[in-house]
Amino acid sequence: MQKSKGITIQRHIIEQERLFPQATGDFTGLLWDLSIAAKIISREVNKAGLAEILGLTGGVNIHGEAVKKLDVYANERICKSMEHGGHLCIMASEENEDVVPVPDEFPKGKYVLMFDPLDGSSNIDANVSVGTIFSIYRRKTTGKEATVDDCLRKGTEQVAAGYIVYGSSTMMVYTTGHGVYGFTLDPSIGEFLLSHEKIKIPPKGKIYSINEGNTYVWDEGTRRYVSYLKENDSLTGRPYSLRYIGSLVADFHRNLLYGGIFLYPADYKDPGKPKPKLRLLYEANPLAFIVEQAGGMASTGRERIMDIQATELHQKVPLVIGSKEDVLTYEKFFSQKGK
Ligand code: AHM
Ligand code: MG
Repeated sequence: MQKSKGITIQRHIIEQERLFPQATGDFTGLLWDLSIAAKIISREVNKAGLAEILGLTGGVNIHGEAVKKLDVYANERICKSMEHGGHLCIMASEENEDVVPVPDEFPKGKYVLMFDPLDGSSNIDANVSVGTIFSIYRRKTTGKEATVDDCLRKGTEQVAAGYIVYGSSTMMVYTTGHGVYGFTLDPSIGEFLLSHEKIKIPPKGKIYSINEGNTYVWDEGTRRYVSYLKENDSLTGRPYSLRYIGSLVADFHRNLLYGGIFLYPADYKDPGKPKPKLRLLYEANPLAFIVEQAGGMASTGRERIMDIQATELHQKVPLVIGSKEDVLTYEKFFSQKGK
């Protein structure tokens, strides 16, 4: 990682594009539009603490207008910022039950955008970091209009993925399959500046992140794995540290930089019907693409996340993601469950 040399995200995207002489600039425009939506959402998230005073969200503002909750706002902001550029043919969002078509008045492009507009938004009132997650594919159907089939894909087909974390500073992290780059928003000039170049996750971490309140609904393998993390590690001579924010982007971002493992296993209350919580298309796949590009792994415990063929827009999967050695060890424990 290097300190910023004042390289803006726009310059970085253009330079990346130049590596591909056949590129049309479409993709560059798409990422650029997304970064602008991110800045606008960041501004609104930063005002969240003023909601009570100014009536910014969920109530009526000083002009007597109804003001939207931040997750609804973020969803609409991204749709509005992305629909007119001519880069996209269809979108899907965690906030919408069905696909979001590009309105007829706008030209259609060759890309598909899927996103979680404001993940962890239940944390906002306590000033905890939240994030936007996105995933981009090339269109695959050939008919006049793009369809849901353009969204039901395998993570391995992603052409780009990223997230924005609205934390003590706002950062945008993305990959196009050529490494992972992080940009920090400089509020004084309103630009994302390159701050983290070619991010690599340590091969093994010292942190685990899981909602331990769910211990009694986990499978046996996960229970034994988490107990194992509390024993003294052979390398460090001390147990792993538990760090759980309860906001996926923030937990993932910390583990990406420091090393470690994040787990959201399925709920086995009904052992015949395990219930995962996180979404394949909006949460697991984009973070899996990033972590793999950074040298880490993302698994359900049984299979690679990015190999799963999506069959439903809001499909949920168990997610175990982070440092490679940690995820591999988890997979061993998981495969021995019940023993
Ligand atoms: P959301 O998409 O409704 O915000 O839910 C996803 C969030 C993640 O950010 C976080 O990792 C997880 O839910 C926390 O769940 P829990 O409160 O069950 O630990
Ligand atoms: Mg979410």
